Amino acid sequence: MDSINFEELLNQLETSIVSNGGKQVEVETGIDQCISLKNKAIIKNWLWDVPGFRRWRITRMDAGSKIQVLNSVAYPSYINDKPILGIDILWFGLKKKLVAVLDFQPLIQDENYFLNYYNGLKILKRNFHDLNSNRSFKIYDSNRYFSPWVIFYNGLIDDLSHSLPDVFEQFLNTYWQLEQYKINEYNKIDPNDVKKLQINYDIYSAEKDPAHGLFKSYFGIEWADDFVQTFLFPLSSIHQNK
Ligand code: BLA
Repeated sequence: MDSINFEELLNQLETSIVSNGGKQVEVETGIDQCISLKNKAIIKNWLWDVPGFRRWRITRMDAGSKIQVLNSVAYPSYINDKPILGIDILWFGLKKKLVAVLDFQPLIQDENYFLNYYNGLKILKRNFHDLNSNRSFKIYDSNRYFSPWVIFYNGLIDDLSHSLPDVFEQFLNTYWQLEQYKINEYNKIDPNDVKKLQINYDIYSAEKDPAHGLFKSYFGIEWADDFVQTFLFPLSSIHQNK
């Protein structure tokens, strides 16, 4: 394998959303896409209205053999305390390096929460054992908004023995199958708290986002700042503790 077909991954994601009742909604002009003539790159963004979700965004960046990105975050409605779906797949063509992070991002690190929502991901993780790079992140805190079963690959694509589209397909199917109240002792998180936790997710993610420098160098600082604040993590500018 010498590259990853990002259009195929994007199609898989869109097909999966559509078959679960999702409809595309318009993204503000200027944010919907941005072209870097100097660096021969394009970034495109989409928003989906999906039953059971408050917000579902997708970003695809294509800078040829330099970098390819598929990034997506799905925030469930506040009445649903299930994990946030987090997808970050990057390919650095010159180094032939793949970074793939797929997770059901937990709102809280709690044993019962894990018992309720992570059975499927646990099984996937066991089946795809080589997508198990050492889970010590350099930028993010692996114990905050990441699960113990995060699917994480950081390495040469030649060394990846599983097909990424295959892993992705199973990962998405597993997320759709999340059911609530599987275990008796499970107490749902109050919607007000879900809201606070999702706000904190945006604050934390905007602060840590390793892509800001990348956006800045390709599309300029103004666009990058606006993009991170208004599209990637819009709740990051809302203050809490109320
Ligand atoms: C790593 N993600 C990265 C890196 C970049 C991005 C440039 C560093 C890769 C490297 O040099 O090794 C890129 N992040 C992006 C892009 C966007 C973004 C393009 O937000 C937005 C369009 N990141 C997420 C989500 C998850 C995530 C949803 O945005 C969860 C699945 C995880 N990205 C994640 C992790 C790393 C990473 C865990 C490794 C960084 C580390 O070691 O701490």
